[in-house]
Amino acid sequence: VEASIPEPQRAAWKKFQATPFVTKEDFEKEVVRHVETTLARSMFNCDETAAYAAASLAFRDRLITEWNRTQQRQTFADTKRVYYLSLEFLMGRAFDNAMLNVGLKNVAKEGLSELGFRIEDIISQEHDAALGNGGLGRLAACFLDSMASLNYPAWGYGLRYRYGIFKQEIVDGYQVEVPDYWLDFNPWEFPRHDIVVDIQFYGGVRKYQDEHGRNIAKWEGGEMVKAVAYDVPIPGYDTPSTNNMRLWSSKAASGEFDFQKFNSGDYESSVADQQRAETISAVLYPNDNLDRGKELRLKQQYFWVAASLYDIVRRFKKSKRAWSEFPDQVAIQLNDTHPTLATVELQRILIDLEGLEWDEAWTIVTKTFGYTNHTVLPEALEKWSVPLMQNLLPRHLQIIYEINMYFLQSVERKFPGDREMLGRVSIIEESQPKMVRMAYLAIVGSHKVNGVAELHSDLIKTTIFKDFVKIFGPDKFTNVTNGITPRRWLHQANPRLSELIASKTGGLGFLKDLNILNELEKFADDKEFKKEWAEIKYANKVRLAKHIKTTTGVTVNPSALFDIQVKRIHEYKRQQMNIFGVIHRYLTIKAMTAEERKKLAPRVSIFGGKAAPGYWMAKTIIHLINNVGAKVNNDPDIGDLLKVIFLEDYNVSKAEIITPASDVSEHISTAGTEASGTSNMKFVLNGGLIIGTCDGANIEITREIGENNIFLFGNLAEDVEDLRHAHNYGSHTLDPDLLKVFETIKSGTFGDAGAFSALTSAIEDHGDYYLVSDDFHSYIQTQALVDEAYKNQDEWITKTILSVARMGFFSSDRCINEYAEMIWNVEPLAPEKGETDGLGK
Ligand code: RUG
Repeated sequence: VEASIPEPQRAAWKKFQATPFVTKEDFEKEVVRHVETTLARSMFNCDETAAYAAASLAFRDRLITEWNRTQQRQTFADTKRVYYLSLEFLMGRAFDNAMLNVGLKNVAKEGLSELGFRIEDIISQEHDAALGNGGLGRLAACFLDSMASLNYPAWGYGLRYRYGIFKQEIVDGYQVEVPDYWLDFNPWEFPRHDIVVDIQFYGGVRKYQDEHGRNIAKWEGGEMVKAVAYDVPIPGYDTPSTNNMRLWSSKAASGEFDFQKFNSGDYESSVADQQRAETISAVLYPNDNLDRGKELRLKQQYFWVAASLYDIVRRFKKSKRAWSEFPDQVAIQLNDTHPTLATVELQRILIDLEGLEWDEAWTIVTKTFGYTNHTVLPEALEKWSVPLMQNLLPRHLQIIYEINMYFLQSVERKFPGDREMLGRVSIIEESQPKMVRMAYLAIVGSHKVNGVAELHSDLIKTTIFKDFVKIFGPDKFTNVTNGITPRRWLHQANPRLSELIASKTGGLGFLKDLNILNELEKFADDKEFKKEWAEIKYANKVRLAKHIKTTTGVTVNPSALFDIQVKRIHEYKRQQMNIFGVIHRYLTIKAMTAEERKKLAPRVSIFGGKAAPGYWMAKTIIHLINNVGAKVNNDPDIGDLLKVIFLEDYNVSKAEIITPASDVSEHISTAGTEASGTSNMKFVLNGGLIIGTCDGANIEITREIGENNIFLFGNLAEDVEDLRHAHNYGSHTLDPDLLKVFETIKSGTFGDAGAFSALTSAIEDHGDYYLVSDDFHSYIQTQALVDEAYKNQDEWITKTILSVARMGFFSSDRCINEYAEMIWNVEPLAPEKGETDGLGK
């Protein structure tokens, strides 16, 4: 490629090529240049917002230079790439992460200080990029960080929502949703107005034979929308590799607006087309673990996968390879079933547009895709109504029927005469209306299916996908236990702990090989080390206490035991059990003598998390937590012994303050319901212990850190079905302590009792599906063990050090290496030795 450019021009380009800053002086120069030119301001009116903008732009310029080099390197090497398709990327803030990953935070800190700013104030100017609901979206963000840090040639593909997850406000104890307009100023994205893809919807299919007698299906008519690419650079840690996250934004295909309508006075409908098109990428659906089957959501899914596949296929076609080599060049991972239409779209491209035979095309499709399942909850398993799909994507529905036909034929061959099996595994559910079962389609269209923790991967094989294991054999199903990036969740969120660990393990190497944390074991009884360790935890608690004071007005004592449950509010995650436990504690304290009270460790129960706007039960839980807080926090008889806090608007940047401050965090889902959980890993990595059920990754955490270092309680997954059955068909005696809690709620102690009747009657009258009563006693007892254990601070600290030392397994780098080896078959492409990253490395 280079040879096609004449030497003198090449020399000129090389001479003037962008050179990323390295020194403090060059950084300051860049900041001032952006303030004075890009932002048209000066030192006289450069506030913190402007300083954030300019400093971010300086880093963005730096990243984009490396981004370009990385893309060139990958194109020249022509190796296999991974494409991670996720409808959610919960990135949080980018500035601090960029500074740390490129290793120039100190340079920026000093530079900003010379220009009159404190780096913490500048970092806090940034609005979170909140294009996700919870664990699934944050996992995708951690994976992007790991893929870049490990030098994998990988792209993320998603949607550029104008509104991310809503902002949560608490008004009179109730959740109120406020739109999150986050794109006002976003220095981290590059609009690519030259990368535009036409996306078709609706219309019909014309079938005919061409002049060679071949059957042709042509998707015609309907409406067109444009997908415009926006690129976000993803810097790797301690490597020049900078990957790409490409987000698609929708735009009307037909120019700005209809001038004819406009001129004839029909102002409103003159912009209607444009608005309708832009609606597609306007808003993130705010449901976590819930499928609602709305047409606009299906539109979003197709819009995104069609644009992404067009892009991927275009890139492949440039290499002029044979189609059969497509799976050698391309691995596509489906993050949940949301992008499953991509399998159908690739088949359509290959047979309708590229003229391949069905079988040849389908082999390519199945070799290309891998599918990650994140849930067994029936309400979260996606299904699309056949009539809806018929209308929106008529050709795709035909292809799905054909995929299903061939699949069922193969099942019939393997299990002749088993009609029930055919009905069970059919991609089309014979209901009214008929439904497309997206998980089944994803399994049939992929070569590997993985769950996200061992228990979960076992459960999918023995429950929801049992028949498919018989059909495809067990090797198609595997496990990749989730992980988290230690860069954000240790180094960035807990800089002092990171520093202390570095000082004992020979530097920051543990951020790239988290197993190095093992070296901390030898300090678990080191007095001096333990003192520093405890001081850091205390400082992190002071930081959270300040945040609590400014956001809620409540003063909490940083020496109290901080007990934290932050995650989406969901009945299966059982925040209701936690708050019932808090009420039980309140009643117990009230009944205690002064002597007994003296022995009790003061506790601060901290909650945070959003409820889906239409999830009434979850909103009721938030309401109860706030009302309990209002009562308990103002009860002079209780004082510091118990405080109850609900932190508004839990998001990634708040998690960075909350996570390092826990003594105990709660991961208490009904066994068998939480696929993995990832905040459990974050809390332990930051020196907190956990109280949890035998569910999701809690089980592997226990195996790694040792059962003496975790507070486990409750029934096991294998017993859940029988217990539920007994609730409904046998006698169901509720836990007496829980009944006392219910009496207190019903007496109006926490405000209008009627407001909370749904919560109590779910347990008393409706079968207690989530086994709150069954687990309550063991929960309360285990909380008492926590109280006891916390009194012995010396032992407690040892436990936390040993736990951190044994958390190496939970790095998302380990996950990505497993995906790369087991599922994607891709190799890292490290920059060559001597290749500059601007740091001269
Ligand atoms: O609920 C699961 C978590 O247990 C898991 O840790 C996370 C990442 O794998 O995904 C969450 N999840 C599952 N979010 N949405 C779903 C179902 O669509």
